Amino acid sequence: MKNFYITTPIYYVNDSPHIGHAYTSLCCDYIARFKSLDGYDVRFLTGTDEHGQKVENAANIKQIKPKDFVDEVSENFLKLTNVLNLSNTDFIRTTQERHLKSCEHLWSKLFSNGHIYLDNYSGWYSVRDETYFQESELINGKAPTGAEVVWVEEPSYFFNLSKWQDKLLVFYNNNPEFILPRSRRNEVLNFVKGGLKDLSISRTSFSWGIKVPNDSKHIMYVWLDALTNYITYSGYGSNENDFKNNWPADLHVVGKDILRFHTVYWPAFLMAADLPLPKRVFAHGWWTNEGEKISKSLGNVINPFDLIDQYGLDQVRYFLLREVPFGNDGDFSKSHLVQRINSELANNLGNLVQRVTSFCLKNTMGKVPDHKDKFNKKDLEIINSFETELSTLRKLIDKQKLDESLKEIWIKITKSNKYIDDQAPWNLKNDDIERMNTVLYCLLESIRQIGILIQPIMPNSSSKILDIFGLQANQRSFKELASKLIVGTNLIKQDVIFPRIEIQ
Ligand code: ME8
Repeated sequence: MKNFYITTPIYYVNDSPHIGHAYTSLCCDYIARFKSLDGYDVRFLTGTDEHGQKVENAANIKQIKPKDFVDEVSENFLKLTNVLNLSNTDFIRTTQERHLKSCEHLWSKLFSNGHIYLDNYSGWYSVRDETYFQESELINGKAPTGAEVVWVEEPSYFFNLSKWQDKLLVFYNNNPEFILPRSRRNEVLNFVKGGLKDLSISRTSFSWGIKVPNDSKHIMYVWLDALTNYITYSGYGSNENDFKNNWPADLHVVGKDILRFHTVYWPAFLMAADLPLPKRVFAHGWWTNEGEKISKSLGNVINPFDLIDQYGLDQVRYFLLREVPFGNDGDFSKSHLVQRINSELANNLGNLVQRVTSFCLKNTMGKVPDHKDKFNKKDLEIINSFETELSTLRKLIDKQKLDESLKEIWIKITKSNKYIDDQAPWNLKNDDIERMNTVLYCLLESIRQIGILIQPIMPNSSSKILDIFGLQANQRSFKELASKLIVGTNLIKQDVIFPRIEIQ
């Protein structure tokens, strides 16, 4: 069995989870479930980033100890993974012992390889971004993100990032798809070509973090700590054998805001520690809410728990992934969400399932009817196109064209709807029962295939569809697309899968 390892960013626990976090996690879940159904042994990691000044400040404001604070907020993110029905295989917290060991191990390796030195840092720091900025990068005295910056002057360990500039450029050149989408790759290339400065990787002016080995006055820079989570899970610093099997990651999915950390700092740290590099970093775009930047101060933060309560989990999963070409920015609009639910889920997919199964319950005694092997060209197109469809989907998923992969499945659904209208089984009922049975067989078989293919995006609704045929867990993988419905199988009636939403 081939391995596949995918990660979300680990989220800061200074705040509650919102739609942006849900989005990244759902995209990863879609890919993870796809790979798993396609026969891969999948590792899917998500979790929380719990150290640093930002989190310490948030705990201070609430007047609770940082550890108590992170325990509480991390729980909300864990709850989100459950509510989103993520198939993650672990949930890492940077305050766990395994992570402490892995960070210490990485630091010691970088140190003994001669890539860390002690000096003094003086410059600007944005606590909200947990990022150092050059004077020249500031815009009207603020970070480019609009965050406040503070002047920091303190003893600090540095990582010799400047020495990795050429090696990084060679690496990007040899691995043209390491950074996707392409536009983001160009951004990173330009940044690195512009010259890299050594990076401050420890702080002494606060205490909430992992202590530097042999110099406990220093706290590791939260980004060095956070990025290391990806190898902690693979066994770095605790189980070398596991680590060999479980690293490198196939795919880090991140938002465009944290691209530089993942495509410049992270590969440089790994090279410096003699470790293999991840195969790809994909940076997706940014969501706005009804045209406006999402922010606490504007009071327009979308709470994923409320959204799911109101519209249903699979509906939200589908909408978020379908609405925006993966990699682009997107605007969240309730009217678009309702439109997609009504037209693409209720009308297109839901109706197909409803029409065909209700018709069979009345006209084929609730069983899969006999086709007697009398398939014409149109029938064969409906029941035998899954191989081409699956191979197209594989290609799209491997390039993270997530929205396109959904479009592809919906083409199949639309074709089946057209087939039912063209073949009109309700007319055949009066003069050609044999043909009616063949048509219904093809439709049921197509619904079975659709049910299998939509599992990664809508795990609950697809399960209801596959329950119509009483299929067991081992009959639902992509391999099973090739096995056809057995004539005579009892059909089990299900409730409406996608209720329409009334537009007020
Ligand atoms: O950056 N639209 O954590 P974070 C789309 N702890 N995605 C969004 C979004 C929006 N409006 N807002 C947030 C951190 N995201 C670090 C990561 S990884 C080693 C450490 C998503 O809680 C997006 O994936 O600020 C973004 O990269 C991530 O949340 C930032 O989460």
